[in-house]
Amino acid sequence: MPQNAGKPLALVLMGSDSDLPVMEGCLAVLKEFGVPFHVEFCSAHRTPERAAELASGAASAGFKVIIAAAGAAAHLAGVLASHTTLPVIGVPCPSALDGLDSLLSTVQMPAGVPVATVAIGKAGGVNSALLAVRILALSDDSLAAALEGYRAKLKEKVAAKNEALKKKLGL
Ligand code: RP5
Repeated sequence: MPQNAGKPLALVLMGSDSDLPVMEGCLAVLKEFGVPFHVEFCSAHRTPERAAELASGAASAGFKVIIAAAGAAAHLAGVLASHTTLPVIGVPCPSALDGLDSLLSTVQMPAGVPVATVAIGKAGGVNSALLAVRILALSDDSLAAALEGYRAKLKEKVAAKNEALKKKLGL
């Protein structure tokens, strides 16, 4: 568990409830690592004032990292990054164009305003949380140890799949 007396460390924003299926994996990973978070639907286009308010107040509220998921003309992560110096992780969500528009809208930031962009869709949702945990683990030994445990489990899963494959093929 991170040592912060339960204060939210990660601010997780989604452009719409239609992004939730992608972000369920993100929220599950944050819970798994015991990272306290605040989550909210907030759109760069539909609620621009709230987006600016959340991002500009995030550092003073004690947040250490922001995760922003959006699809299509996915400007949320970039807009948030323009209002804060906290690290912002962008998750491109699937869209009518399979998320390629979301990916390009999120990743193609102008020099000076970075957004760490993960993969389109559910893998990106999970990785956004893992990247946030890696950032928090820089100053939290218990999270760093938990990440080592997570990595070990990934290896065990692959080993189990290899055993199952051998069994299936009778090798
Ligand atoms: C984006 O537009 C949202 O992030 C969502 O991915 C997409 C569509 O939103 P809805 O019309 O489903 O609310 O701003």
